[in-house]
Order: sequence, then structure tokens, then C-alpha cells
Amino acid sequence: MTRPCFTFFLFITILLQLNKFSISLLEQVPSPPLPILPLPTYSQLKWQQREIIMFLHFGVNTFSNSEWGTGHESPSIFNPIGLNTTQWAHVAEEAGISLMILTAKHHDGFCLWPSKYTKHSVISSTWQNGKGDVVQEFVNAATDKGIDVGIYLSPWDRHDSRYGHDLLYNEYYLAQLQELLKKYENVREIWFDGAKDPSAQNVSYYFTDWFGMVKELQSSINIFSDAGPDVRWVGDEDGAAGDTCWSTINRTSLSIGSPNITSYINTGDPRGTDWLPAECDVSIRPGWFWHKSESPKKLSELLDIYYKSVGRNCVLLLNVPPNTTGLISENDAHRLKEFRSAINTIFYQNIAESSYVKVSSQRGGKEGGFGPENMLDSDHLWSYWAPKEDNKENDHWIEIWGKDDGRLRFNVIRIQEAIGLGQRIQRYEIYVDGKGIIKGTTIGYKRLHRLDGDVVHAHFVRIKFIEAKGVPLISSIGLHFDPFWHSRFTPT
Ligand code: FUL
Repeated sequence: MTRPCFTFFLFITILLQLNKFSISLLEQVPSPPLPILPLPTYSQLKWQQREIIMFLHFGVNTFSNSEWGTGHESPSIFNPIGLNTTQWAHVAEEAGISLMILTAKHHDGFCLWPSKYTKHSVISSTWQNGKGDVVQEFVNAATDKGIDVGIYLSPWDRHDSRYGHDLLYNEYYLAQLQELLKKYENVREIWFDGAKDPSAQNVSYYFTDWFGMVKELQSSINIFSDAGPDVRWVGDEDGAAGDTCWSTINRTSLSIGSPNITSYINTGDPRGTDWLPAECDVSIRPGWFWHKSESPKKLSELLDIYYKSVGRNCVLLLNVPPNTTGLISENDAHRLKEFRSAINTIFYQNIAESSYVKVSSQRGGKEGGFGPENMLDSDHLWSYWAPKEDNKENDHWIEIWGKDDGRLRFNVIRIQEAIGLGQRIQRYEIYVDGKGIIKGTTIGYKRLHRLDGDVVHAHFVRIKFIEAKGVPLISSIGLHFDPFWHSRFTPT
């Protein structure tokens, strides 16, 4: 007689356990999706968020009115009597710039700090009777304003007699690297230019030794070169990335200084096994160094550059060269301020914030924490919309609708991926009121589409993801109005 009773008891217990299990499943907060490798490092993420970095080319070329010094310049010509690095930092601060990179040594070999390994430096200059140190003043001024610093140390040295004697020269270069990275702390980026003397192409630079030493001395630094290892060159000096631009690439296919890699580094590689995002270097003026006869680019040119660099998943490295007095010229400072203010004007208002945002599905359902509202907050890395992974049709989309049947007025579309979990999207399409207007490839940290033609007045915008390496994870979207672009059209 005890048997049926026991079976019944067992049955009830199992039912209760199952019920408990399903309740606890329901109560579980869904976990974030797995990343798609490769991933950025912490320092690369910090770098990406800077968006614009300031480059400063300064040295004997500033005084000899040249771009590539011969190395035979007398150090006495270097005399910036009104040098004021606080003014440099102030200009950067006003432009919302958080990192400044200075040419501690350019191809002419003249050093802006008192290196103990050469006399061809500020020591032999007229400036401050040879007692000055531009790099130190630069670091102090930037640090005072909470701006980070970076250093450019040209491997090509047209002055030093050791250049061309591989062992001797590489030791000399490495000694200067150590000197700089020991003396000036918290350097956030170091710039290795691949240029070589055209008549001495067989000269070897021991990049592996140099990079190893750099990381040993300052591990959170980002090393820039044609081939990284942390930041890659974009392949041109116009500040323009490829329309398709992956932060991923195969480093083994790259060699520093090779002219054959420029198109590969311009676009990156969806199959790349290394996270190596691109930096777009360009000067605010025609030359890298200051020349009296030159003037800054127009605001519209700078905005074009912004859309082609920051708007294509890259960081813009904009050169603003100090003049012979040792100051950033008034017209450059003014243009830079205008540039920042234009960017703020364009992106200050996000029309999507006052619209309805609908999505194809959301991970973990309504309360899962991966809803469309995450695309409208200020966290552009770790707060993101994630669709369900089990969507059979793989049909992932976002729609932005004007409220109360109102129309959306914009001419710029912004989309950002949650790159902390990898760069995923390979193909997407954008429709305005059902009409296809954009067929896009990569997105990455930030993708900006400035629309051709006049301003759009639409009921809804649909972004459809066609192909991706995993489910799309979108950290931010925006519809913006660029009045500077609009003004290029004759109003009707
Ligand atoms: C180039 C150099 O030759 C230019 O003078 C400049 O420094 C630019 C940023 O990199 O390779």
C-alpha cells in the first residue's frame, strides 16, 4: 500500500522542482552575448573614444621654412622667443581635444629635449641659452589641463652619422626612446613613422626591439605605425578612411614602410585576426610644419575630413603646427574652435531621442536590459541594443518613427556598434519612408552618413542589418541636422 503513495509524492516533488526551475529561469537576468574576436584592448578603447587628437609638428623646419630638413641646419636657428605651451594646451582644450602628440624629433634629427646622446638639440640652440626643454614644457602644460600627451620620434634621422650603420643607429634610437619614456611619464601614444632615406632603403629599423622596450617602460601606451601593433596608419595623409573600414586586420600581412599595403590598411580586413584600428593623419594647413605663406583649411574641408575619418570608424589626428614665435597661430586656433563648435552644433540634438524607436526583437524580452532605449543613452560602449539570437530569419532591424505622425527632419544618420564585443556588421541598408537610400558595409565605433541632396522630412527610417559576423549590437543611433552641409544647397 505504501508504493502508490510514494510514487505520488515523487511526482509532486518533481513537479515542484520543475516549476521552481522555470520560475528561476524567468527571474534570471539574461547575460550579455559572447564577443566576436578579436577585441580591442582597454587602451585602444580609450583611444577610440578620443575621436580627435592634436598633432604638433615643431622644430628646426619651423624656422627654415621647410618640410623635410636636411639635418645640416644649425641648431642656433631654433629660437621660439614667445614659446607658450600653455597656449597650445588651451587651444586643444577649447577644441575638446584630450591628447596632443608632439614631434620630439623629426627627420632632420634635431631633438626638442636635451638628449644626452646628441648635441643636435635644444642644448645647442639660442633658445633659453640652451637650457630649455620643449618636451618638458609641453608635458607640463598639457598635464596641467588634464590633457594626455604623445610623442613622435622619427626613425629616419638625416643628421646623425650613425644612421646607415644598423647596429649603432638602432642602439642610438633605442637609447633615445628609453630616455624619453623614462623622463616623461604617462605617454599615451608613440608615433613611429615608416619613412626612410629614399637613397638608403636597405637601412633596417629594429621595430621589434623598439616596440618591446616601449611596452616594458609604459605598458598602457598605444604604439602607432603603418602596422601597429596598437594603432595603424590609414594609408593616406588626407584624413580619409575607406568607405569600408574594419578595425580588424592581419598584422602578418603588413610591413612598416611598404607602399604596397596602403589600400589594405585603408579598409582593414573582415577576416583579420588582430584588432588594429586606423588613425587618419592630416594637417590643418597644406604642410605639416608652419609656413608664413600658408593658411588653415576651410571649415567645410575640416568637416568633410571629420565625416571621412571619425565618421568611418577611425580617429582623426589633426596637425596644428606652432609658428616661429612658439605659438599656435590665431587663424589656426580660430578655425579649430569653429570646427569643434560646428561638430557640437551638428550632434547636440538627436532627433531620434524624441521619436519612437522600434526593433525587430530584443534579447531577454522587454525586461531583459538590452532594449532600444540603450541606443539613446550616453554610454556608447557598454549599453547597447541586442536582438534575440534565435531569430530564424536573421531579420534584425531598427525603425525610428516621428511621434504623433510628425516628420523627422535630418540630413545625417549616425550608427555605433558596441565594439567592446567586437566589430560585427558587414552589410546593412537604410530606408527612408520605405525607399532605400543607403547600402552600407562597415559601422564600427561610429558611422556617419551625411545625406546627399536636401534635408529629409520623413515619417520613418529603417535600418536593416543584412550580414554580420554575429547578431548586431548597437550602442547608439542618431538622426542629426548638419546646417553647414545644408547651406551648400540653394534653399528652395
Ligand atoms: C610623414 C613625414 O614624412 C611627414 O613629414 C609628417 O611627419 C607625416 C606625419 O609623416 O611620413
